[in-house]
Amino acid sequence: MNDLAAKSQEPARRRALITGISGQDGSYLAEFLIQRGYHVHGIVRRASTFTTERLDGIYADPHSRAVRLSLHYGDITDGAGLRRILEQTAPDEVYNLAAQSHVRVSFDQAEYTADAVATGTLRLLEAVRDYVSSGRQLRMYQAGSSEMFGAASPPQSERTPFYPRSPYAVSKLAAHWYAVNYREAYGLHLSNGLLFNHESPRRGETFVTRKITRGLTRIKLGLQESLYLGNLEARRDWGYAGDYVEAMWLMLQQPEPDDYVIATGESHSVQEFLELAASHCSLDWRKHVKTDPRYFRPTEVDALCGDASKARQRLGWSPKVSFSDLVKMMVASDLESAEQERTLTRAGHVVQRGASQR
Ligand code: NDP
Ligand code: GDR
Repeated sequence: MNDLAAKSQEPARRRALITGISGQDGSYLAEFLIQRGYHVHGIVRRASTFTTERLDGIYADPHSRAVRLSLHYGDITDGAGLRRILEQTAPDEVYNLAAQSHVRVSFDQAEYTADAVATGTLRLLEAVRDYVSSGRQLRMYQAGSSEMFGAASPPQSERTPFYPRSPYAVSKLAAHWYAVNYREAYGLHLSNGLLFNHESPRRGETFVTRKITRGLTRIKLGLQESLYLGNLEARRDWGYAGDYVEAMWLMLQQPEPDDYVIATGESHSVQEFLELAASHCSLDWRKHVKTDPRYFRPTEVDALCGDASKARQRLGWSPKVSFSDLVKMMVASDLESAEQERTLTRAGHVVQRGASQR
């Protein structure tokens, strides 16, 4: 039997479309959905270099019968392209994860952040609105953020008033309200996740957790002398990204759409993360960490700690990986990368590194 004939005999798979599939969450979510039998479609931006490294583990040759992942060029700032992809892929579920997601960068690129995060969501909602108006159905997840709570005192729950403190947070808040409005106006099955910080070995290297684990492991192996950081006092509720993508999916399996806080309910300072990571590397962090004012924000979010009781009760969701296991996992992964880098360096190879350490 050839591939096409075999395909035609398979039961129809559920289809998911993920914007931001090349990011940390997109890669975990794609793996999670493929394991559950979905065919996953993902939108990737055209770039001069490969950006799909995080998908290497699940990428298969598009000509193969076993393919469960299809990638499409698109951009959240290009509404016509989004519409075309929606028509081509006819998804049962859409997960909107695409964003300029760096809070500090959003102060430097405020207009672009608003275009991608706020107006980008609106573009996708408009496409979805037209798509379902012809009788077709889909469910949508919108990636909201604990940054929307900003200056509101912890613990933050679905009932906490929002007080955003950055162009990123204001844009996420606009996206959140667009989603609420489209849900009410057009009866869309659309859920907002209010996700607190979640990390992993795949976390972008300029977010503070990964910057710390990567920096300390390289210092440990003699590849770097110092680590430059900003505010060590800020407190965050850090969970594991692999646990959080399950919550996104659970939201779309409910009969009614709703908004949910997803968090561990435990808060730690940046310094506590640093101390624990340094102890795994047997390093005294005070000897290596330096302050650089570039990494402070014009307005900071001091303390986040989520109350996820609604998600626990209604979705049956709870985090599985603890804070200490998360730090251990990230240090172990970066230690392995640093060892590979040292081996190559000792063999006389020049190892390329990103220019920015923001
Ligand atoms: P990442 O920064 O790792 O990934 C962002 C993704 O969005 C990447 O795939 C990126 O593509 C893509 N993207 C950026 N700009 C555009 C654009 N103009 N058009 C299309 N795609 C674009 O973020 P995370 O995976 O950590 O987060 C996923 C989502 O969840 C984001 O919306 C983030 O704001 C939100 N969020 C994240 C939290 C966290 O702690 N991780 C907590 C709460 C919310 P490329 O690879 O090309 O850059
Ligand atoms: P955050 O994550 O802003 O919470 O947004 P980030 O890791 O960037 O910062 C956390 C805290 O660490 C402090 N900090 C530093 N941050 C960075 N990036 N670099 C540094 O050198 C540094 N030194 C101290 C920050 O001031 C801050 O207080 C993340 C993103 O994933 C968002 O997209 C998401 O919405 C929120 O989490 C929830």
